Amino acid sequence: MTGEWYPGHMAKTKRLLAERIKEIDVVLVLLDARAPKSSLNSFLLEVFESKPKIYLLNKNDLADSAITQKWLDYFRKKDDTALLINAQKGKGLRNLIKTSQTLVYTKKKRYVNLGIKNIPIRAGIIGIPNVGKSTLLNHLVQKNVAQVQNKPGLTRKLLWYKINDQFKILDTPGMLWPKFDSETTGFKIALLNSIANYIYDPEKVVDFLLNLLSTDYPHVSQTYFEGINSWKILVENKHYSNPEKKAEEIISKFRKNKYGRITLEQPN
Ligand SMILES: Nc1nc2c(ncn2[C@@H]2O[C@H](COP(=O)(O)OP(=O)(O)OP(=O)(O)O)[C@@H](O)[C@H]2O)c(=O)[nH]1
Ligand SMILES: [Mg+2]
Repeated sequence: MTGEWYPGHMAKTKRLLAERIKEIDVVLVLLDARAPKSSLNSFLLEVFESKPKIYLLNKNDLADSAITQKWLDYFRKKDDTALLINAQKGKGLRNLIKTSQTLVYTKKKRYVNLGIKNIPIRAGIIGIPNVGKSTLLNHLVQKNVAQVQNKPGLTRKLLWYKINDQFKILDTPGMLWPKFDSETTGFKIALLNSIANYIYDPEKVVDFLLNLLSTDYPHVSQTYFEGINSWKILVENKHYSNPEKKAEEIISKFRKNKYGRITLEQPN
């Protein structure tokens, strides 16, 4: 799971974005609140080094709110702009537009000083597959213009959408990077449903999850998995006849928050 799977369309997206960088005033970096660090595509961010950025912690309805607060503090301590949103319910979006305007107008002070007001803002959304880019866009446009599904790799084109006279948004295909820095990053991305399911081994992903639950969420581990932190032992104890299928079921339940609001990583 650490290489050889980086699809061609992702490399192409990076190239296209680099070509269109001049069209973008502010970058909305969409992150999954359950794993803000692992869902941050530093490989793609290289393209936007010089641009103002807003880190958006999305799907916060699924994450552990106490840890989400720690993540917000983490970004703000680094002087990064970070906001909490729920793209599905459209929460936090007014603040997002206001913050984008403030960031861009600060940069375009020259124009503002010249009396040129209402400079339209062009925001580009980036994020890993399935993180909620198109959902966010649909909410902002207030129409279902972009296709949404709980499946990675749905959007394939870079398209501009007009929110109003002051705000335009570029939807982009979800992107991952050529090589995960560690196996655990891959497991987290798999749990977030941001990678096609033929790429990962569900049993290894669940083994990772059991281990995490037993240390970070012992009550959940106890309630659902008898406090067992290893997939191999759980399979032996429970005599699962089809462990692979069972592992897929557990992953699917995790994604539906059947084990409660669980965050996969904390800031260090
Ligand atoms: N619970 C929850 N689900 C969300 C939220 N935002 C988006 N989703 C769901 O996440 C899934 C993926 O959303 P999309 O908007 O298609 O994601 P995308 O980033 O455009 O995905 P690609 O085009 O594949 O890169 C959909 O099932 C959405 O309903 C949120 O804030 N909370
Ligand atoms: Mg999309």
